[in-house]
Amino acid sequence: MRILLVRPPRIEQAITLSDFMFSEPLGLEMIYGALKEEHDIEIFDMMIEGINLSKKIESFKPETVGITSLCIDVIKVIELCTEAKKADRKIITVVGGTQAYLNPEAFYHEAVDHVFQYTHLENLQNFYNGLSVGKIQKTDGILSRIFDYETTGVKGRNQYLASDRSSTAKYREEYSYFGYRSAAIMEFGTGCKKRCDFCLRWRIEGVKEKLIDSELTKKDLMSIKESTIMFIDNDFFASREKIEAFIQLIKELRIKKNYIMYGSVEGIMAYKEYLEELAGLGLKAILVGYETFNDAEMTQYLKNATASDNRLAAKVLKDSGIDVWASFMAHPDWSKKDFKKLRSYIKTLKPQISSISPLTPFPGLPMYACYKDRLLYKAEDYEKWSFGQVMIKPSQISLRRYYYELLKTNLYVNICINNNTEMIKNFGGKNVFGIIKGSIKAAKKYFVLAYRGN
Ligand code: B12
Repeated sequence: MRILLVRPPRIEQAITLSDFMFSEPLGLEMIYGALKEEHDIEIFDMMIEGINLSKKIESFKPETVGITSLCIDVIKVIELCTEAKKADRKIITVVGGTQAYLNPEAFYHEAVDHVFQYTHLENLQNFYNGLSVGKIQKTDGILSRIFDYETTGVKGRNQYLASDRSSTAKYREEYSYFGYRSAAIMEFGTGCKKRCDFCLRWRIEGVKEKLIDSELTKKDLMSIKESTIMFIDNDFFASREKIEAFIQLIKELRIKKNYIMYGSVEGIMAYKEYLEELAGLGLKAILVGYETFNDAEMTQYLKNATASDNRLAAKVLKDSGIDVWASFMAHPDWSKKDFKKLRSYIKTLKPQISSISPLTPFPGLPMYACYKDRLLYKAEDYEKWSFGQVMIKPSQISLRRYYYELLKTNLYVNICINNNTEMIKNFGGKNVFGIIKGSIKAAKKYFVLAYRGN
C-alpha cells in the first residue's frame, strides 16, 4: 500500500518557538520504521517543504495519507484531510499524534476516516495490513468514522517504537535545537511521576517512569549522525538508576556528541554529584522549568521545589559548566510589580536563555476546571492553545498591559541579562542571528496581541 505520512506546516497565527526549537517528526519516523517492509511509504514534512499537499499527492499517488498532530494543528489537519480527499476521493485519511491522544474528538470530521488515539506496533501493523486488503475492523486505540468513532473500550498509550531516521534524510539538516544544528531527538525513559499541575506530559506518557529497552536505545544512539541529541524525556534526572544507565551506555558506546536534556530542579539537586561527569560526556544544556519566584505559586503548581531551590540548582549547574535554558510561567494574577520581581529573580539565576509563557490550563488538566470561568478562549479554539497566548483573563492589569509585560520581560531577560557573546561563542553568529530573527517574529506577534488586547 502507498502511504504518505505528513507533518502539517506551522500555522501562521500561533505564537510558536519554531525558530529556536525545530525537531524531526519522531512519531512519523516510528510509523515509517514499523511499516516500511510491507508498504511503500514516504514522509512529507510540510514544516520544510515548499509545495502543497495536492502537488505531493499528484506525484506520489498515495492510497492513504496519515497526518501527525499537535494541539494547534487541529484545523490545519482537517484542512489537509479535506485537500487529500479533494485530490483523490479514494484516499483514506488517518490522524495520529499528541493531540489525537489527548483529544481525539477534535478530529471527528467527515474528511477524517481514522483517528489513532494511541499507537503500538500491533494495532499499527494490523490496521495498515487490513487496510491494504480492504478489511477494516474495530481495533484497540483506533477510532474509525465507519464505526461512528466508537472505541473497543481498551485503554492504552503510545508505544515508543524503533524509528527509522533515514526516512527524513533530506530534511535532517534543518532540524535544530536552539543554536545546536543539526540535532536529533530521542527518548531514554518515558513517564513522569511528578504530576505538576500545569504539565501535560505525565498525562501523555503516564506517571510510571520506565527506561526504554536498552537494545532499542543502543541501536538508535548508534544510528544518529547528527552531532547533537536532544533527549525529550520529561525529566532526565528522574532517578539515580536512569542517570547511571545513561553514563554507562555513553561510555560503553564511546559516543562523543552534544547532549541536551530536560531536568527538574528536584532531580538536579538530588543527583548533583553526576553533573560534572555528564558535562564531561557532552551534556551542554538543561531545559529547566524554574516557573516562578513565588513559593505559593510553586505549591499551587505542585512543583516539589521552592524559589530558593531554583537558586541552588542554578549555582550547581553554573559550577558544572552546563548551560540553563530556563522556562517561567506568568501567573494570571500578576501585577506590574510581579513581572518586575520576576525580572530581578531571573537576574539572580542567570540562565543562558529564558522563556516566559503565560500559564496555560490545557483542557483536560485539573487546572482547566479552576480557571474555566476566566478563560479568554474556548477549548475548541485550537489555534490559541499554543502556550504562547494569554488564555486566562489577568486579574490585576489589563490584557494589553499583561502582553506588554510578557514581551518586555522576554526581551529584557534575553537581551540585557543573558550573555549573548557567550551564545555567539557556542552557536556561531549565523545561528544566533536565526534565534534573534525568531525572537523578533514572536515579539511582533506579542505586539499585535498587546495592541488588540483590552
Ligand atoms: C519534539 C517536540 C516538538 C517538536 C516536533 C513535534 C512534532 N511532532 O512535530 C517541535 C519542536 C517542532 C515542537 C513544536 C511545538 N510543540 Co512540541 N513537543 C515535542 C516533545 C518534546 C516531544 C514530542 C515527541 O516527539 N514525542 C515522541 C513521539 C514518538 O510521540 P508522538 O509524536 O506522539 O508519536 C507517537 C504516536 O502519537 C504515533 N503517531 C504520531 N503521529 C502519527 C500519525 C499517524 C498517521 C499515526 C498512525 C500515528 C502517529 O506514533 C508515535 C508512536 O507511538 C513534546 C513533549 C513530550 N515529551 O511529549 C512537546 C509537545 C508535544 N509540544 C507541545 C507544544 C505545545 C508545541 C508547540 C505548540 C509549542 C510552541 N508554542 O512553539 C509547537 C507547535 C509546532 C507547530 N505545529 O507549529 C505540547 C503539545 C500539546 C498538545 N496538546 O498537542 C507538548 C506535549 C509539550 C507540552 N507543552 O506539554 N514540539
